[in-house]
Amino acid sequence: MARPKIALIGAGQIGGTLAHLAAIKELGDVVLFDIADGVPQGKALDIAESGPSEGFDAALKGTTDYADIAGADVCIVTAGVPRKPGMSRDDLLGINLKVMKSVGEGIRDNAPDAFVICITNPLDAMVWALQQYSGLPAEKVVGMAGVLDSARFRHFLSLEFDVSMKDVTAFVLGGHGDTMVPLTRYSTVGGIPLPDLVDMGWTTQDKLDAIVQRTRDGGAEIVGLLKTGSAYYAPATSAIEMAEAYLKDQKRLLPCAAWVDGALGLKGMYVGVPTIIGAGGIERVVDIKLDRAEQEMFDKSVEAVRGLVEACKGIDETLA
Ligand code: A3D
Repeated sequence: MARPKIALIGAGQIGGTLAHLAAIKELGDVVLFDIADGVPQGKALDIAESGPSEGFDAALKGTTDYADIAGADVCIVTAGVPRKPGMSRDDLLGINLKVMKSVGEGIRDNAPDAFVICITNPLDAMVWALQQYSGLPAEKVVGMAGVLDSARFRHFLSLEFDVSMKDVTAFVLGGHGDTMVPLTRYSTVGGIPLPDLVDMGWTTQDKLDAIVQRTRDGGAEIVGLLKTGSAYYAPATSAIEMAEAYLKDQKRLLPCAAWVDGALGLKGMYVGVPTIIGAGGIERVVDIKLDRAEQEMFDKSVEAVRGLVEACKGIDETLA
């Protein structure tokens, strides 16, 4: 049987890391696409040359021609620009919306059966636009943010409790921005919810609040340190987790920016929610119950996403 084909649209910091991870994990053959001629070809060759040491056989190809992504099983989109210190994700909207148009059309014309994972910011609005421009079914177009935001939360929690990251589960829902909603009640250490751990004296509410805020600011913390761009190792790992769930029909429960129509009281929009990812793409949106305080935070986040989608419609009237 032929290996799955993974197309990476954008061969920058995240794109290159995705290519290396996909090859090392032997998820399939990799095509790196970018408009900057030479960059995708150079990265593909460089990564291919790590094959003998790493022991993978995946084929890697770099290209500036959309025809080369033909028949891709998975497309991961990082094309566009990242933010610099002082910028918010929302500042990227105008420029990255234009990029989503060309990428959406490229995927529509060459890989219409792919499972598409968008990473480009501002995430929730860009994945919505990408679905519109590509015309692919909504359950096959999804945004990566919740897996990364939850991974950051899990990492900080594991440091606070001095326990393995493997035993910390966490949920971050809502839009991928300053209003994201880390849900402490649904986050656990070995099944023990965080509020119980506060009662047990493992941490204090103040410390937990600080960790929640550090999670919300997790992207900006790295932008501030790097100064030249944004995070790329953990974002790439998070998207690979989602791609693997699809390719291996793992039925993973992962928080993703998915099309929600009915669950959590929402009517037809993209936002971060718990989903099941399997061979059907987004097979289910998990309709969890929120308490009043959580619902207020979630509503605020949903409003922020709606505002960005309206801004997209203001820029391109063809968007419905
Ligand atoms: P970067 O290293 O600049 O790579 C972006 C690549 O896109 C560059 O190689 C460009 O040449 C390429 N590109 C630009 N326009 C096009 C186009 N029309 N078609 C194809 N390729 C194009 O950025 P990066 O890899 O660090 O980040 C990529 C995106 O991911 C940015 O928008 C970031 O803001 C975003 N990001 C999202 C998260 C989330 O958690 C959602 C995390 C980190 C970064």
